[in-house]
Amino acid sequence: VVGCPTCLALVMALLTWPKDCSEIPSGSPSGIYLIQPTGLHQLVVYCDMNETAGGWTVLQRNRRNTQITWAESWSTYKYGFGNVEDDYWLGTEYIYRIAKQKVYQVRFVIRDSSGTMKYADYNLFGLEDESNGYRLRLGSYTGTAGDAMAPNNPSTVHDNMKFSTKDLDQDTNSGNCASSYGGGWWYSACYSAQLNVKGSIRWGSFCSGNCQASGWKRHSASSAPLCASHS
Ligand SMILES: [Ca+2]
Repeated sequence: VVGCPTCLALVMALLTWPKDCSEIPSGSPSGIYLIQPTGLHQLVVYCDMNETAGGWTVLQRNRRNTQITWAESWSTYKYGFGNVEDDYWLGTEYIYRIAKQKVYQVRFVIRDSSGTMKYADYNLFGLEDESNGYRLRLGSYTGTAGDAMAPNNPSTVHDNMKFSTKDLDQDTNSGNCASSYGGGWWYSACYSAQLNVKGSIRWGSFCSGNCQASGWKRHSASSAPLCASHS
């Protein structure tokens, strides 16, 4: 390799894992991949490669009849749980670490009980670090499912809220939304959307209690980043 800069570059490229699913070569099949976000160990993720604009990093998936309860602790949410081939939460810390690498968009894709699929895109997506409660920062909404993450209601908004779990109440309610409703989420007091819950997934007025969700994220070179939820 010495004396061969091109060879060295090739070797380094082969030794470097993609930082997110958008760095998986286009045309690759959807499925399980190893990524390595900056400064982090390798992570097993599900990449949805169906989008022509690049791969989506699936952050969360929750089908209605999920095997997991979602009523987990802060540390369990922090490092993730479930099965990337099935229902899962990638991990709040890992979502934060991925999202700080680039500019990302997010897409939440929601399927109601009749199978109708709608989506909500936010043209920016990021979390603050753990010391700031993994506070959610979303850009502006476009989509068909409705803006359930940033409704004009301080009691049910999620954008700009900290993440809360049953053992770490960082919501704006006098009680504990995560204890009352079961799953970790960016609660205010309490929610318009809640995708991390067993059996009663809700997205605004589009569906309540009988829908499915999963979360994807991708980087888009042409615009801002994407994170999304899909079923
Ligand atoms: Ca509270």
